[in-house]
Amino acid sequence: MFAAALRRASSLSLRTQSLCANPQIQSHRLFARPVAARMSSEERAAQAAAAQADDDAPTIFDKIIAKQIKSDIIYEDDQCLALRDIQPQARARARMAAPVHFLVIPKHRDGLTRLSRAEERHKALLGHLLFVAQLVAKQEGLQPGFRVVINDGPQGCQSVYHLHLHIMGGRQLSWPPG
Ligand code: DGP
Repeated sequence: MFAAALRRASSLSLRTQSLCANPQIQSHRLFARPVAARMSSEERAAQAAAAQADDDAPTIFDKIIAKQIKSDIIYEDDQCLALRDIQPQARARARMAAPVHFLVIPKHRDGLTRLSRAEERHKALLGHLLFVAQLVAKQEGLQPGFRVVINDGPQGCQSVYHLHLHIMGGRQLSWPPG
């Protein structure tokens, strides 16, 4: 009798687990958790950053450009610099961890807090940033391929409001991203 009760309880638990894994059931109000609780720390940081984004406020990248804080700079010219991303491990949770992950950032933000602020006058700089992205990717041994990502705004998971390109590679990347 005890064994039968155990079997019934275990089968119920398995059925509950499979129901919870069903995306249609997950959207049911009984299973729904508050939006904030479902967010990753990167998503929460992006929401907080967007709420505080101020076109004139300096960002951490201004300190890096001014060499006021230490960073691993792997390329620099008069318009931009490339540096290793500080959080490659955190990206593992977002399934974005890559053995090579660097950022290309313009030295003068010039209103480019995010890509969607781009104007005609930024075209040459935007082209230059892409050109440098592939140049440094080759320098980093990413000849087999790499990915360039620009996060824009809260839904794009942007956390630093100074335009930057993420360049990732060094392993087979999957598609689509999350
Ligand atoms: P995004 O979420 O797209 O705005 O990316 C911002 C990136 O900036 C994120 O990948 C981590 C990186 N980052 C933030 N602070 C620092 C820092 O102090 N040094 C370096 N190297 N990277 C940083």
